[in-house]
Amino acid sequence: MSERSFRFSHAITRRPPLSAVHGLRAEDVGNPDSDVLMRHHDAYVLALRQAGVDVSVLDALEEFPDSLFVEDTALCLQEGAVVLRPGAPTRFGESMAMSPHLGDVYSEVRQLAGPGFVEGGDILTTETEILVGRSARTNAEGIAELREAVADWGYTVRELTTPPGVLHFKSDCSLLDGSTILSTPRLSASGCFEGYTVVDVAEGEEPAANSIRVNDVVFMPSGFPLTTERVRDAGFVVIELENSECQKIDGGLSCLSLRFTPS
Ligand code: CIR
Repeated sequence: MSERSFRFSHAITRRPPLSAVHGLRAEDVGNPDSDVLMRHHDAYVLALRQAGVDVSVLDALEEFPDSLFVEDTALCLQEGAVVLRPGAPTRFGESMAMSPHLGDVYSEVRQLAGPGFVEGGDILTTETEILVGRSARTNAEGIAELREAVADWGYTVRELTTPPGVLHFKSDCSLLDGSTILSTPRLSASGCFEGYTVVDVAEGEEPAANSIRVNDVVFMPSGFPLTTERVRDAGFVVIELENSECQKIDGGLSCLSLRFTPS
């Protein structure tokens, strides 16, 4: 089986703006501390580099408080990239700002046609298909447009539902290898991962479901020891990264980078 869903040569990240203290959030648990956020971001970039990834760090965009969460702006595949249409109105311009950087690394960059919306946090690309969860940020029109955009590259898009009250599909799941998914029980219980091996996160450790497999390692947010142990017991090498400040504005580890290997 190929490993294109978790082997990455490149990543794009963006420096957190000072305005990240105004980032969108479902519940106010206090603002992120800018200095700590910056330190965590630096450690994240270093960890990607140590995992063998060539990382671009784009300049901060103060006018977009959530612009550090680059994952939501595009879908990056081997054949090309698709610039997405974020469903949060304050984030719409972030995709436009990302588009030229994708043009630097890809010979083909496509644009979602609109009027639908898709955010990258709702997309999980596995070895065999692209799963997209409908959410408050991603609608059926957007998913249909995405399906159209990647069809001639040979990808199948399967529409699913992000659990109610959950920001993104991938807030609740991540890929551990080509056929293994880490998930919250509330999502895996829906049966949407039939055919995959599922590792459920421990009760009360739901944020751990947003982890990322990068080459030979799995990055997991620190502070979720039971789930970390489950992933290690399943045979994966885990690197724990601090993510407390992003979590205050609903950001997980996947959101902080676009990871890809252009062909
Ligand atoms: C937002 O609500 O859009 C940001 N505060 C968090 C985005 C997190 N992105 C992601 O899960 N892919």
